[in-house]
Amino acid sequence: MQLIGMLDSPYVRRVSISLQLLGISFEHRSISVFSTFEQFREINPVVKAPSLVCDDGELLMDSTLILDYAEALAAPGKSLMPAAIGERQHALRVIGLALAACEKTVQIVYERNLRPAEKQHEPWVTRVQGQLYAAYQALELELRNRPLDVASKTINQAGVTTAVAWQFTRMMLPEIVLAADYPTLQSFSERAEQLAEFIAAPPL
Ligand SMILES: N[C@@H](CCC(=O)N[C@@H](CS)C(=O)NCC(=O)O)C(=O)O
Repeated sequence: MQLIGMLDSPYVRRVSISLQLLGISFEHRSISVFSTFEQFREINPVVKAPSLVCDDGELLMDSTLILDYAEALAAPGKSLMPAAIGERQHALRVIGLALAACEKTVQIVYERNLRPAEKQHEPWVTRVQGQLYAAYQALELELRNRPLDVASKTINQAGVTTAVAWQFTRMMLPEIVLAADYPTLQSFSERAEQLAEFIAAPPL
């Protein structure tokens, strides 16, 4: 199985870390949707990162769908999703917030880096920035009220996605989202980034 995409994408990184935590072996091919667009297109004409080439050659895309597949592939008893309905519901809430934060970060980065300055639309950036703040404010509260586990044996998908999202936003938008405003997220991220599976997936 091959995971295609650069680890500077939070979506690729959450899949890489999750596959490791689930004990699923894979080959990572660090191919960019931008600088190596043509090479990516030969593997997946839709050019979406992450893409997963399954062992029989079938190609999957979208991190959440790839993780759904990985969960089904994992050994019995191995899962990053809580089984109990209450825990599951809360994990899904946290994952949703973290994915929204990733999406809003990507939208700001694309607006700033891909559009010429004269074509940037500030009301759109302001709107997206407000959504980004709302997602992180809610995540900060969730983590404060119900702390997430942060050890290789106990971290769940909510923890993986939250840590990956926070690292990504802080890497891409350090002046917009300040660590001091979200102390619980910052401290959680610092501990998660020390886990072997996170270190093995450096966001480069
Ligand atoms: N919802 C998707 C988002 C994936 C995504 O937007 N990936 C970006 C890289 S961070 C990408 O493929 N960008 C190229 C493009 O959309 O053209 C997921 O969870 O995988």
